Amino acid sequence: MNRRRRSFLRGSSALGAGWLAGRSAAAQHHHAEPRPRAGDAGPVGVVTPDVKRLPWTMEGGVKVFHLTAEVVKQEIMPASHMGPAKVLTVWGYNGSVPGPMIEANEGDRVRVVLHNQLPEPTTIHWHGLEVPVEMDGTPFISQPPIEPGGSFAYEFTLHQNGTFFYHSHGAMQEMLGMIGLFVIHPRRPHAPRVDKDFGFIMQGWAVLPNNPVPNTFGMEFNWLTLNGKAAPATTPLIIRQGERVRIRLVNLGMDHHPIHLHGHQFYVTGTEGGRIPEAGWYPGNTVLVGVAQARDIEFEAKYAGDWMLHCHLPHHMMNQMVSMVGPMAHAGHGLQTGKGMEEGMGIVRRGGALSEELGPGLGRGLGLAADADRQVSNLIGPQLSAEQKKRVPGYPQDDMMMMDLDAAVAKPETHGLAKGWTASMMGMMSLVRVLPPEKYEEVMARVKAGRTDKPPAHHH
Ligand SMILES: [Cu+2]
Repeated sequence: MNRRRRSFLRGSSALGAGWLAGRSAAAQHHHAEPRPRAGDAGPVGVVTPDVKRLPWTMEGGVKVFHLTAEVVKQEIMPASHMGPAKVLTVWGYNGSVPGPMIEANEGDRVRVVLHNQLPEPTTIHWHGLEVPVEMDGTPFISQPPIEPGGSFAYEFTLHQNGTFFYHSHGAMQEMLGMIGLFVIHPRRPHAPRVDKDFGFIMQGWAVLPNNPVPNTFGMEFNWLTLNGKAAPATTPLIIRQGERVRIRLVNLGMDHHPIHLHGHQFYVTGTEGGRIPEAGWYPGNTVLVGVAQARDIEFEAKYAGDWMLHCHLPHHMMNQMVSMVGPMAHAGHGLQTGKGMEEGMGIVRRGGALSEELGPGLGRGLGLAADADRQVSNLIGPQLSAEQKKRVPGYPQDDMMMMDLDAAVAKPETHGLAKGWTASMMGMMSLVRVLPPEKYEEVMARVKAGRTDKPPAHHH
């Protein structure tokens, strides 16, 4: 069943690609431009793991792109022995959430035609771009809303460079996923040149049990994604040791994300306003990417290893978070703690969420102890007996979070990772794989060939 579901998804994304190809076969030739070319003076193409680049056609000196706003089935986690695939029903562009990356060059004249296939009006705002006000995409203010079935051509000249993004200018449409990267390369590449250039969009989702549509009003974000995938389903970045790397980070949601890189120090070299002059770069290994902000970081990948790149908010380092966190205590008296996921996400059947009865249980008050033992499902492990474990206040915490999903998420980019690596990968995370030359060549050859050796599925 899971397999069938996955092939259905694959089929539907292939349909999306076919639609684009049918629309403009010539676009495929431009699809990969600009691309990485060692020793060439051109820019290195931006790689957005798990998200496509939007093709374009040249029409009378204008680069023409097409975006279709539509309902998207986004698989944020594949099926595994732990359960079926996690597929969100969200809103995006061209079959993708986030939408495909638009990549262009400073000086380009671009036309982006938006086709509205949603059941309500929408527009696109070009975040950070200096465009004529009638192209600004604010409904009613700069343009009439684009009605369902309608389309609108946005056209402007790009005189900036840097990491920008496009998004719907309806708040709740943004919360359903309507955003995409818009990268503009400078006329001459910035110095020092980078060898690899990556882009990520961060999103948070409040997903109620048995409901694939995120609760756009909820503040309990239990699924966190990078480019539409929750770790370990995120595709690792493959880097040759010694390369200079840029990573572009964009955040649009209800939370800020402190993004942390292991093993290396980086400089923050750009914001949503463009390049920071070199004298203004500042070092770090964690960069706070606030809502509606972009941050570019750059570093020399000096140290070989599989290094984590992740949001450091602890709740953003988990999947299906609300139902997983343990009760605060198992015994004693006082107000109940550890309410269920539904209550935690706003489904309160009696009383207010801040009431004396419910507040503490929802983490909104001072519940000091639970009034009764609570049954938990995973009282296993070699060190302590089940009874001993139950007497440890706070248990369980991470025990039930660790899951081996190696087989489910295996792809060419994961070749050679330590067995069980997926147990440490959850939420807004990816891996920066800095590989010595031979290993780099081997993994890249597999990526080119699309070759995956599936490790055997791990069963408990
Ligand atoms: Cu975060």
